[in-house]
Amino acid sequence: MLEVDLAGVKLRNPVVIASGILGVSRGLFLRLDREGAGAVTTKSVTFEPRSGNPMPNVVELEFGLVNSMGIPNPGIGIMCEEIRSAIPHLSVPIIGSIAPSSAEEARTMASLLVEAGASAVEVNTSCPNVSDIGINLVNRSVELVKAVDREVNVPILVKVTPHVQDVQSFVRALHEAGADGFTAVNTLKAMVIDVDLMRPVLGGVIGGLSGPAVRPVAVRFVYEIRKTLPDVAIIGTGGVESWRDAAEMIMAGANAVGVGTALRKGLKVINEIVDGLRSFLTERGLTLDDIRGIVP
Ligand code: RRO
Repeated sequence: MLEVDLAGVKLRNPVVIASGILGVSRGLFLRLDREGAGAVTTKSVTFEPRSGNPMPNVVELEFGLVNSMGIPNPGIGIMCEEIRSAIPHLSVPIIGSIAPSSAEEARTMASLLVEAGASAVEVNTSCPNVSDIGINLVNRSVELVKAVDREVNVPILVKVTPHVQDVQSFVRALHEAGADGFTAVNTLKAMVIDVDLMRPVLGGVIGGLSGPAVRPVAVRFVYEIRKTLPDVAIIGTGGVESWRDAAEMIMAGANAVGVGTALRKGLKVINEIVDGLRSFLTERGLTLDDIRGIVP
């Protein structure tokens, strides 16, 4: 009863592991499969390996996390090796997330990920922590999506920044460029200051806020996308920590929900959300289709 069709990719349930919070390894993909995730998104990968920003790169606040990671990752080659070696043992689909610095890189990385076994590609045009490949608004995002669309025939999702004024025009332009769906949203640009030291807490100075504080922003963004594009795929991501949060995203219009920051408390949250959603729907005699986008 919880199966989801995400732009043609079949998920056993709507709980998608969001990009970035966990590491990058074959073992981790296998673990998340065993824990019952509906899909697993990789850490956003760059063409070359990156070590990321100076430490500290994460700070925990009472309402979420602020990170200034700076896309630390092993590069496309190792990412593809990890995916390729995991795929024969996995029943969960992998969404390969890319943070390209050019259309050429986007094309190459998307094609390598699909060849390695990824079921969909997420184009991350919204990392707040790197100036060169960070938040790309409409023109640049359109260029990257077009490049990927010419190269692969799996669904293309775009991870969008909440720092968009006109959501309607933004998502329409990306959809026309070839995006089959959206991961909404990435982190909100943020900053934390140590008052005793009179210095920024994070090594990268400015970072991205995730967790419960951003949930209403993400819910609003999902709602705006759904009202604009009734049939597009949406992974509602931002502060989902319980089945009620997941239900809220789905009622705003999401097909699936991303879980990231909540994983800091352990992987059991995956099952809690899945079980909670199932009970809620069973008790009311409803399906996911019945509640998706139900709010007027
Ligand atoms: O690695 C990061 O700094 C990072 C990425 Br790629 C992203 O998409 N969002 C974020 O908050 N941090």
